[in-house]
Amino acid sequence: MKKYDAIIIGAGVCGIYQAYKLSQMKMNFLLLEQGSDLGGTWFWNRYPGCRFDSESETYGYSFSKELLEEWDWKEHYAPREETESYLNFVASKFNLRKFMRFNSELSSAIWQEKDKCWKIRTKDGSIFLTRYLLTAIGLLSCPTPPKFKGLQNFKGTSFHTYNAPEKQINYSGKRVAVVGTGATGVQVICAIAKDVKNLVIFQRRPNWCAPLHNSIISKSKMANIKKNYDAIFEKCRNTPSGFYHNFDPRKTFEVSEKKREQFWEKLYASPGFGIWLGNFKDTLSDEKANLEFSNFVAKKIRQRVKSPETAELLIPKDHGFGTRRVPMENGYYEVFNQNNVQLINLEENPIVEVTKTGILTKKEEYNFDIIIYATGFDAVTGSFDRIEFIGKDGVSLREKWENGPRTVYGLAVPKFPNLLTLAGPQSGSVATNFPRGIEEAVNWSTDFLMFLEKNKISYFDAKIEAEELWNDHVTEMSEKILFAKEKSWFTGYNVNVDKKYKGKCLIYAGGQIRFREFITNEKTQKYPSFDKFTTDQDFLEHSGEVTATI
Ligand code: NA7
Repeated sequence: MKKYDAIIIGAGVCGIYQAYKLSQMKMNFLLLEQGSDLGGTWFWNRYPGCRFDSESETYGYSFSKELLEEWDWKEHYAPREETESYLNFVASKFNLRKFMRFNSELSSAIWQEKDKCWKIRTKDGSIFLTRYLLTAIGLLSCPTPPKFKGLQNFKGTSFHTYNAPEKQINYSGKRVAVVGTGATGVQVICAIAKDVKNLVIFQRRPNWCAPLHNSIISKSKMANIKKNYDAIFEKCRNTPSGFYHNFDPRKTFEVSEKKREQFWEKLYASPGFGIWLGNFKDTLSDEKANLEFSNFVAKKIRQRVKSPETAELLIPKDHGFGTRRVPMENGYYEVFNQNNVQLINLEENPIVEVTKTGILTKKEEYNFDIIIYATGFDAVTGSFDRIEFIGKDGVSLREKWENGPRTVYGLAVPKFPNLLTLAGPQSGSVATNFPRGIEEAVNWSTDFLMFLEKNKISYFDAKIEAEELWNDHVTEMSEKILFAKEKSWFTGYNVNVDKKYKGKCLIYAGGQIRFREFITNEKTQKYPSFDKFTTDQDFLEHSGEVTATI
């Protein structure tokens, strides 16, 4: 059985950066990845139209000037393939592949009290021991295909978007169904609607979508971006979400109706999340303000969709704009003006079963060549739940989190010694422009590991009082925003996990600036939220090359 100083789980954006940091620390570590290659989200989601909604230059890692200089982004909102190539480029440049073991899905991680280490078991039966365990398992990596009757009977091609086939499908001339109209379904629909013979969209509840306004990055624009990287990252550091966008300091009704309309027209015509995260500051916290803006977007939808009945079906009536994740689109509403596209309202005409040839609803049967399930994820905690984490005194993480996650900064859990949940539930890192947030978490965890090693501390355990404090704070922050009240993956509401819906956020809603203050303070005060223990153990000889990062 091989023993490591550290094991990272997951070779996505977060795990790759943590691997870089541990390699700099000269740790003897291993990265276990369930996929057959690296990339995480950008490896798995091979569905048509997949891309991020972050400005590309804000999505790259900021830690290496050389890397920033060498990489050219091609689109302002890069497609999946570009981001996957980027992550491969990073792994090659820093020689990180040698630490990675692919096709290694974890089945369990069990704390060994006697030896003060974790025993890791993978599904292929391999066993590893490690002093530190770092999870980088993603917040949207546990897909939830629907549980329709007859799902397996369909003879054509069908898949959940997360598990889309590696080989690209030719959609041209095909009869296609898309079930689900969240951010993923909207991307798929925009990407294939023009090519397919016909497209039937099965919508349970509509979402408020907004135009992405993607475009190509010219050579001169990229050169300019490279000159400005310091300012770009500084700007992202100083917004609550880690994007460029920041809320307008004015409240909605402080501004005249005419000026409001002008401001919103400008946001609607601007690229990216500005419409969501750069709106008036009370848009996501005040119901009246939110309704006013929702009415503006509803007007836009009515303008863009020719059939008034279809437009009404596409306008959400059960939640306000931005209180669920805003899908970003490229001609989404115009798709419904095409003759080859049909919208099925599942509220009124539910799916009865999947048949050999298609989908049978209460009213009609539809035949398809391809069915795409864009039905979302068991978000944030789902990827933890499928691994059996057993901590001190036999405590099971799955059972501990049954009524919602409880953590210290979303980074550690009492009774789970030497476990760091990078990008875990309740963490500030997961509610941001992801790479910006995870750099913060990884820098913090690396500094913490260096502190432990330097002070010859064999293991740490987060304090239960610290968990209480953090949980109260997470709840307090959730109560200030409207999206904590909505049924979406932010609150853990999902087809397979209704029990998780408690009307509170799975993610930290206080923003990355406040989150950074908490964890920086923790570091400055030498980690008071953790009990620290020493036993006879070998510690790393540090070269001193790695310096503190926060
Ligand atoms: P989402 O945003 O959770 O959307 C899932 C969609 O699938 C949503 O429209 C659901 O309707 C629908 N859904 C789920 N289960 C069913 C069943 N059984 N029948 C019909 N429709 C169903 O997931 P996405 O993958 O789109 O996006 C997740 C994140 O990935 C996104 O926020 C980005 O950050 C990237 P509902 O609204 O629940 O009625």
